[in-house]
Amino acid sequence: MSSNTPYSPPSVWIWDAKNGGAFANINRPIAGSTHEKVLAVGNHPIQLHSLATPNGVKVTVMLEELLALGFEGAEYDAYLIDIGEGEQFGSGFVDINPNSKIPALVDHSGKEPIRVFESGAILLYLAEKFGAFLPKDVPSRTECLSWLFWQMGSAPYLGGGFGHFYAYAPEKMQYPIDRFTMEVKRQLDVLDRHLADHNFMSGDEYTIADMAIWAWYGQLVLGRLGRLYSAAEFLDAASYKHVLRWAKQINARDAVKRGRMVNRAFGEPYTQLRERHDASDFDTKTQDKIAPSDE
Ligand SMILES: N[C@@H](CCC(=O)N[C@@H](CS)C(=O)NCC(=O)O)C(=O)O
Repeated sequence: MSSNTPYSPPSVWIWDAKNGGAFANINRPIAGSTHEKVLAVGNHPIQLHSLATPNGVKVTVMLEELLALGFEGAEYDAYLIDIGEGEQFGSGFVDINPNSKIPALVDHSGKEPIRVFESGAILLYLAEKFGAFLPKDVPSRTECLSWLFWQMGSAPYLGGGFGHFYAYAPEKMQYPIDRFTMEVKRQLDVLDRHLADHNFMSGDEYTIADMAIWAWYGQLVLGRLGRLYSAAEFLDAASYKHVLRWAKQINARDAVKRGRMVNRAFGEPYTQLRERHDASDFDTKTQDKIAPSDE
């Protein structure tokens, strides 16, 4: 349908599977699995099923950060869920995330396996399990969780709103692009003002709030074009100086470089570690060269 054609919604919406756009072949209005598919289980306590989108990267960065701190119990197998191929609708994946979205994790270290879905819940689960990247004192912990939940509530405007209409919709429509650009720039300004006098989101400590927010808003402003939606120029990313300072600081961390590569199924082949089963899997990859064209 062209934006020049006024749309009159019918009294009852009908699913037109051919409505266009980058994700038209996977979007569906019903939950549940579309096919039987048993998930693989590797050797490590933690089994991750994901893809290196911002929501996926949050979790792989956290796991690599935990391993860098020496928590052996954070060893993990990361299996790729190709959402473009509809693998999130396989029965095994739906069993661990009834919402059919990456990331989802199963922890086999206890008596019974524990499933965790929703990236914010996974970060909190891991932070509490290992006692790391979540401040212990109540005021700082509360500030950290406020920002973590801010990210979970805000990023759908960035991804599902701005990103979808700016980069993925079958045609450029000014109304939704204006509406979501305004909101995303307001969010960037929220972050910029906060980071003007805070080193990290909840103070001087790098926490799960930074990992969550960096995966979206950090990557939005980083890179020659902007790693997300190639929108850095459009959003005038360079003007958010404090966000940029913080984003570059986090980007330089080795665990972040590794985390970005795990379950990556796009970009230059040497930046992709489609599955991760062992720390040595990174040896064949050049972490410092990850996605040079977007740096
Ligand atoms: N609130 C969820 C959102 C997860 C999400 O939207 N995942 C996307 C990729 S970033 C996905 O799996 N999309 C597949 C689909 O919508 O079918 C989280 O943070 O875990």
